[in-house]
Amino acid sequence: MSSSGIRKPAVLITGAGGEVGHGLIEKLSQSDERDIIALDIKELEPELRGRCAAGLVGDILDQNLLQRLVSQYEIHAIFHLAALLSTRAEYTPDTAHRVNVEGTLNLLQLAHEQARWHGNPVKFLFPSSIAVYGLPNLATKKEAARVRESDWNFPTTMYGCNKLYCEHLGRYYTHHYRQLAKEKTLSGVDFRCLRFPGLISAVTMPTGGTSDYAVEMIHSAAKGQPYDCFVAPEARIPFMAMPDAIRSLMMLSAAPAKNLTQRVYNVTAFSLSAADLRERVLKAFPGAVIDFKLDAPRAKIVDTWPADVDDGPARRDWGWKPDYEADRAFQEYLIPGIIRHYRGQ
Ligand code: AKB
Repeated sequence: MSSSGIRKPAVLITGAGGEVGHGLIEKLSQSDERDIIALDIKELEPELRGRCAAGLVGDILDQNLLQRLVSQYEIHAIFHLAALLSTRAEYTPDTAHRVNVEGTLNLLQLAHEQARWHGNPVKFLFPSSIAVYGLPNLATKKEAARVRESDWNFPTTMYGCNKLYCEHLGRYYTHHYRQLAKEKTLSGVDFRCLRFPGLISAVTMPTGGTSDYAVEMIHSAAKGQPYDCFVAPEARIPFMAMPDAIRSLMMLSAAPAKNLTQRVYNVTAFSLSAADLRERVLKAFPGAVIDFKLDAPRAKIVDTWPADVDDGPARRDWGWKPDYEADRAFQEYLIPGIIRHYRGQ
């Protein structure tokens, strides 16, 4: 029971119905005894809703909704997944700023207030992205190879700018909030952030990302639909299978704070070109029709993202290591999972 004995201790997941939220709810419901409060702008799928104590439909910008939420639940951890991804954010940059930044600020403030209420730190898990990087040209991208967290932080998208700024907001709340106040007390926010590569799920499709060509290519082949890949065959970025993404969030959440030498970590699993992806998909679906039809502006965004990232600090501080490198990701997760997924439909 919570400290007050009235409100129930809970874990809040925003963007709960999205590609990451889908897998996270499944994992958390199996391993965390606290109630799961799911918040999304649309209704959760019934199967996911059944795993949550509450499924709220609403906007992270709605302060009234957030206040109603904390009147019922004592929030001890937040997985803040809600965001407008990179392509969608380019079409509505001002909305993206409001959702991605002001929404995050609302939740950081909620985490601080909740920590003050129950007297324990509130873990704030935040998915950032390779979109925070901005390599100026392909020659530099090739030379930079596996970039570290402090390298090339020059995002070229609103989404990347939003994510980079929110990383700094999280660090500020964790270490410097109200630093000039007379009463020197920590905010209670325990911000922890992962810079995800392109995520590939066997059961969900992303909406509005620029790395989506990988998921779209595989799912189109499984559905027997032709696919025109919007980046060049040689376009290369890091990727990760969704089970590894969920596991990395759970590992970072469980890591002792004393082990964290930084608050923002690169994680990755494998780096593939679009041509590599196509070859692997054709091997699994020989009849697939996959062509390249460049969407130059979107392809240019992908070209500013690194070919790979250095995940050494995550491996050192909290034992990160991917389960699914490329071969295993395709052979044991993606292809069998996607076939099962569409066979059921
Ligand atoms: C996107 O494409 O916007 C995301 C990302 C790389 O963060 N999938």
